[in-house]
Amino acid sequence: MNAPLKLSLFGLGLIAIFAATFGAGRVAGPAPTAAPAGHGTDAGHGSHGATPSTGAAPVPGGLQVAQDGYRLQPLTGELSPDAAQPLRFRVLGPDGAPVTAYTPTHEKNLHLIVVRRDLAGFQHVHPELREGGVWEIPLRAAAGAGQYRMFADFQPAGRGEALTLGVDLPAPGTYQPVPLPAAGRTATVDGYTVTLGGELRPGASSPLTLTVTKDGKPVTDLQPYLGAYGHLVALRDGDLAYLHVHPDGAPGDGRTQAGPQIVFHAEVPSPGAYRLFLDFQHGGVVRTAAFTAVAGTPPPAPPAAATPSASPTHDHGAH
Ligand SMILES: [Cu+2]
Repeated sequence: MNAPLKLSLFGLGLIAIFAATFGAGRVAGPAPTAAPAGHGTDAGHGSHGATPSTGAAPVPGGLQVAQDGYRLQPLTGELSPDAAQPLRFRVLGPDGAPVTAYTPTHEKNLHLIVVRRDLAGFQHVHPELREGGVWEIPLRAAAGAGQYRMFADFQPAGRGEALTLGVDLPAPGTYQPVPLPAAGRTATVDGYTVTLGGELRPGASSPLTLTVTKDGKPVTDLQPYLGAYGHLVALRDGDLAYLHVHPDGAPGDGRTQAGPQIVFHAEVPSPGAYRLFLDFQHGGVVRTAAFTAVAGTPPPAPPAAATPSASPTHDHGAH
């Protein structure tokens, strides 16, 4: 581990963070295209929690329930697939106490993403902070019964960067999983058509352009939502890693137009399928368009005749 060399690239602020680190593989330099340290205040949701790591690829955000001494702790045991019920949780800090002070990112102290583990029923919401560091929001398991993943994307006050923690929550009932939708360039929602341009490239930042039309006409009066004309969350198929997606430009910066195109810079760590969720606001309503996109050359498909009787080495192979 060449930590001293790498740390010199970052400066004292990150040294403190690294000193608090207990996750393996995190003491390291950035990937060549990683955003600079301290980007947390203005980066996209997806940037939070992906931390520099040496040699190997960075650990994407959202895969851990605890990181850098912080822990995401649900106070609600399950979600209801039938009706909105209060979902409560808190974030415990390195001292074990609930975190009550946050630095806003994208105009909110905490962004909550909830999605079923088959990537159905995506929701991006903003809970209220109550006494004692308890976050609360009424929420329904939107895709019905099944196992859900909730991600909290936040920046504790005094910390130089945001992070994303994730935890599973069940919605009891009969789980009817849906296959990942096929990769495609267009998505429709409420009469809007959103077209995806650009390619995901493993290990590199690449531009994605999302173009919004309604009734065949470009939408040129998108409304700012949380400081941007669109917010894009990317989740990796297979483990729901929560990924880098940086908006390009902001409303009012003199160069960013209110549609029909919204430009992002996405960075994904590996080849394979991702589900992209675009939140945009028009006519006072926030809508979500979802796409499946494949980065690079996808992994080989499993053998069609694979059966449970296959060799154990296949079940435990490193792939
Ligand atoms: Cu948010």
